Amino acid sequence: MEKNAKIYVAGHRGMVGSAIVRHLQQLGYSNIITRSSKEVDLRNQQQVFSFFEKEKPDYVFMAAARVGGIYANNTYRAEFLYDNLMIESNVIHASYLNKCKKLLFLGSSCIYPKMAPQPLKESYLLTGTLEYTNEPYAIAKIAGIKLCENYRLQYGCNFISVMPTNLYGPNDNYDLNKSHVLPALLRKIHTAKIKNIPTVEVWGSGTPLREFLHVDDLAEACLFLMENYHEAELVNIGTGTDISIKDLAMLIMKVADYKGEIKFDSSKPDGTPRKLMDVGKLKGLGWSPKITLEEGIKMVYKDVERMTFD
Ligand code: GFB
Repeated sequence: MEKNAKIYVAGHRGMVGSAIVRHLQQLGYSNIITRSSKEVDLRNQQQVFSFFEKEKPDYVFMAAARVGGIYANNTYRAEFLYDNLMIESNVIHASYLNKCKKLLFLGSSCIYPKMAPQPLKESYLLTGTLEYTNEPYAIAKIAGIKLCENYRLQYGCNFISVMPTNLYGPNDNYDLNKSHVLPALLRKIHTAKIKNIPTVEVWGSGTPLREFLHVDDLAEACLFLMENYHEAELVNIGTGTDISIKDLAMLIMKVADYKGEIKFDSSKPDGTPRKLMDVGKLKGLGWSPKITLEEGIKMVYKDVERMTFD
């Protein structure tokens, strides 16, 4: 990417999009374009097509999506399916029509079958049944991958797909009904600490295993792949190591210096038992993450300490 190339970051107000914008700015990219959802509703084909026709971006980072944790995915099922299908269809088709040089589409590790062997290799896509709590989101993301793959095959578009593992970092969502586990536990544990509450509630059994990547590492990986990867097959982005939800809670308790007890709420779902990425392909291309989970949690906890929660 030339430093003055016109780069559109879709979803720049979200955790991922904002990290990509920060990283582009740090590297001296000077022509980054963004639009809020009020300015361009990406679910609206007319608005997306007019915007692309006017701006004609050279590069597109497709980080706009309706996202959320296990409860939001399982509750707003229709919205997760419809919104994501519309957003990605509109942006990918408009990128093709306006001869965008390259597009990077962001998916998620939940696209892999629930019971796939671990670690998850890129080749396991569409080899089994999905986890039901996030099936609508996963189906939409699989459609996005297939749009990129088939626009490449039929039209020769240089569109690539990357699959990040569970992410955390600045601009995360701390709304307990919509958030992912890491920000939710940071909020709950911090609140319990400052209010002297003796227990903290952790959903499910605590046994599911998850892999966590700091969003600044993800942004760096996305730029690396935008520059260095030009093939149809998706690429996993993760750390290659995972941790149980119980141990994650204990790590956050250590960082927050909270001495209370964990109480498991078995009425809440566990979701997929394990979701560990095989990151051999990305490593082979020459990229590895830099921020360890403990360092990342310490960084994010500093922000949480400055937040006010009800
Ligand atoms: O992060 P999370 O919501 O999503 O939950 P998934 C991960 C695990 O943490 C589940 C448990 O076993 C939850 O039951 N957990 C424990 C909690 N306490 C909490 C809590 O207070 N809040 C939350 N949210 N979880 C999502 C998918 O799955 O992962 C999305 O739904 C997406 O589609 C995303 O792929 C990356 O890892 O289960």
